[in-house]
Amino acid sequence: MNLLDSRTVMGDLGWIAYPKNGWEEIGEVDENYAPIHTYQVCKVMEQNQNNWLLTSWISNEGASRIFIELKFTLRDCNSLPGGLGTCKETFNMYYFESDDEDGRNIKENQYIKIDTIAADESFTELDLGDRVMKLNTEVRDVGPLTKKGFYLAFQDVGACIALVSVRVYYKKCPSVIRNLARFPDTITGADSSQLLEVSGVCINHSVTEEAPKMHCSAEGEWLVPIGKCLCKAGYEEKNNTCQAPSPVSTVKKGKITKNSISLSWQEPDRPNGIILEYEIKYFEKDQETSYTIIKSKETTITADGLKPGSTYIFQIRARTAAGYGGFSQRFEFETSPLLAASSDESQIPIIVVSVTVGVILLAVVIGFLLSGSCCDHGCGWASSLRAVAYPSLTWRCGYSKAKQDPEEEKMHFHNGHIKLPGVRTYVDPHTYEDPNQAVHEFAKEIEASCITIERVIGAGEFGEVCSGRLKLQGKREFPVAIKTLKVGYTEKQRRDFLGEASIMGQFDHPNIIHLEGVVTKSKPVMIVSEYMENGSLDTFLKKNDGQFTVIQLVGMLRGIASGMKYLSDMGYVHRDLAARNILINSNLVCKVSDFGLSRVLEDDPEAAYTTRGGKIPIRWTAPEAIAFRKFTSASDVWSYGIVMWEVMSYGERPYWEMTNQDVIKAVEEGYRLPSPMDCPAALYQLMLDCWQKDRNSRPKFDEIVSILDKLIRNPSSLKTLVNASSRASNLLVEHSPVGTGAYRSVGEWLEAIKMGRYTEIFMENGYSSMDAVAQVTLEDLRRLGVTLVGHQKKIMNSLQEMKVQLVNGMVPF
Ligand code: ACK
Repeated sequence: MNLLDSRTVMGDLGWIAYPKNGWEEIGEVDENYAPIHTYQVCKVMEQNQNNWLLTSWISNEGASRIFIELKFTLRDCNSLPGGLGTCKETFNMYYFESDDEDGRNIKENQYIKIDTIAADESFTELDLGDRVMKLNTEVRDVGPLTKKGFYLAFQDVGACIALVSVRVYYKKCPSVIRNLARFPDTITGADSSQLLEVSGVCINHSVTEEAPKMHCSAEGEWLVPIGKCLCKAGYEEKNNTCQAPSPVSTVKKGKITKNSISLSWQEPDRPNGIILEYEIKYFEKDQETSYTIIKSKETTITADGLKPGSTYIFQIRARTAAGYGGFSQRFEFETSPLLAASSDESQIPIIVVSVTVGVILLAVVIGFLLSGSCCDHGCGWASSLRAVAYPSLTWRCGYSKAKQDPEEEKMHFHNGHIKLPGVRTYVDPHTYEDPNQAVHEFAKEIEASCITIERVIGAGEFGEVCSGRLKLQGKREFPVAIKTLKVGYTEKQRRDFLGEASIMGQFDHPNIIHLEGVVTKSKPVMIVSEYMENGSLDTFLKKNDGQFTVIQLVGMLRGIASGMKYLSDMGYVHRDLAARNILINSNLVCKVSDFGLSRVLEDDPEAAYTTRGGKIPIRWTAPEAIAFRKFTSASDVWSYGIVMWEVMSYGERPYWEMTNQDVIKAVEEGYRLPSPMDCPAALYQLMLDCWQKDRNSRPKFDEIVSILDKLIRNPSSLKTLVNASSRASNLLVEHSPVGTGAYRSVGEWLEAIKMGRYTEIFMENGYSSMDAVAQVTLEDLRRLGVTLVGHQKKIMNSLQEMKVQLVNGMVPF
């Protein structure tokens, strides 16, 4: 709260300067040409200066500690020709307390000195020529004040100063409601470290459970809330108030068809006001991340656009002027099955359906003819026919407003985000009876003659993976990766192989591997995608251990999170997110890949059979997905946390050589991977957040992206590393390379931190025991030829950790 701001005072400030030829008020304008009061003095050539400038009386408005912010310019004495002898570069600030305006004529020696003020930056003749104004800002505080107000005084003893503005203020903790108690505007205490205890008052319709209190800090922040109020019976807590309707308790189903469910309900037992509208939330059972909200002023609605033979969950809440009440309990209703002879449907829709099917068939036939001729010309896109030929897709993307009640407002949400009609949703290729249709729906057919295969770069589940070049009509040739389907494949293998293309082809994002197209009309059948020069991320990181800056690593993680955000927004759950399934290009851009239809079951060598018969990459998978196959974007977030760990530890194997069974048990018991070495604390915290047992408490991918963006924008936030002692205390069972007890040999220790390559050098140079190793310095490492900074860090950090543990009595050398 400002007590004075000289910049905002329009008329006379009423300040007094003496002697008369000392401080002078100069009319100036600020950068916006608004007039400002500036006081200047520049008696640098004359001896014995003692120029005073007194402010008018300033009320402290009850504050006992006040702050004074000065903005001023000051001339550099060295730049003055011949004035060095008497020139000063400081001035003094004083105050005098008084209850009223009578104290102005006091003697100079009655003023109490606040401080000598010096400039951080002084200006020279040159700056004057360039019209550069080096403005200094200094803040001082004074307290405890005991009277009602005070005067300030500025004493010049021979400097060249322009006092541009004086702002006097105090700090307060602003009025706030916390734990249903209202805390008033509170002026901070007199002492800079004082916490003022403030009592709160319970808000309307609430009662004290335990006396509510908070503490107001000298910085004006509320700290340490204690106690709370509770809403009285019949009232519910909502947005810091208690005046809301009770939940709707009775909901009845009405007419049910294949695609719609009608409901009606009764007003809540305790409306606590006039009900303005109801909010109806519904979603398909077990698909809670995608839900629809209808707002209605009536006590009936019809939810349409539903899937036949599916169970939907409904919840309703009422809104009064005080806000929304709580949601009702969940009500489950099921739509009629697709083939049921429903009495609800008249003959007319059947005729309409028949006609529609006829039109669709016609369109498909035309589609085939057109797409065939198109492919002959080498451009082969079939997707232009998508909307006509596959109307089943249209209902997935939104809903038709045509039948909507004008009193209703309807919104779709996915993963907490509003889903605008027309926003694309991932379509599971399994929903196509003929998988060939799906692949041509989403993937371009490429003629084999456009592809030059150059070399084999790896082995996929269905055949070799090659690098090569693709030359499309009218485009420059460019490098591609080519997955091939081995000869002698079964029909199921062909379907599964092309399933990946049907999925990949639906995505368009810089952090998702881009599909160029497929070759299905000749053999070998191929999937052609963009080429990623550095291959898979885990291998790449292992090869380049310790070689990247933290910002580069965070950049990789940011890319992966952004790709995953896109996938989760599309409603696609990856299920096998791991560094081995991320590809990285020559610009270190990471892209999510591996979208095989059955890969979690068959393809991934990491996948193991669970007791329920599923095959799951245990170390990367969330506990609820392992236990009851609850794969969601939240389980992908868990896997993302593991990928973060893999990246920050340069491709280390999560949980090292623990068995899958031990991993499941340890995670279930609450153990988590310890921080990788040299890992910024903010990143490890994010990993731990991703590994929250409660999947709803894990961050969403959009939150992860924005957290990483903030860290990248503010690299100093990455400087705090997880300290060695807390790393040690976070050890997951006995499998960390550090903290496992004493290492039996130098070789074992170096192997454990993946620096085994230096064992021989250590031994040859006399570092043959852990005792000797404990003395190694950075200088020694350089002398031994450990020149890579990443490796030096790894070794030194490991030694440091062992020393910390030694201090803690944990690991004797
Ligand atoms: O680690 P890598 O070199 O990267 O070995 C595997 C191998 O093929 C089997 O999957 C590599 N690979 C797969 N897709 C691509 C691609 N689009 N660009 C470059 N390499 C790829 C992967």
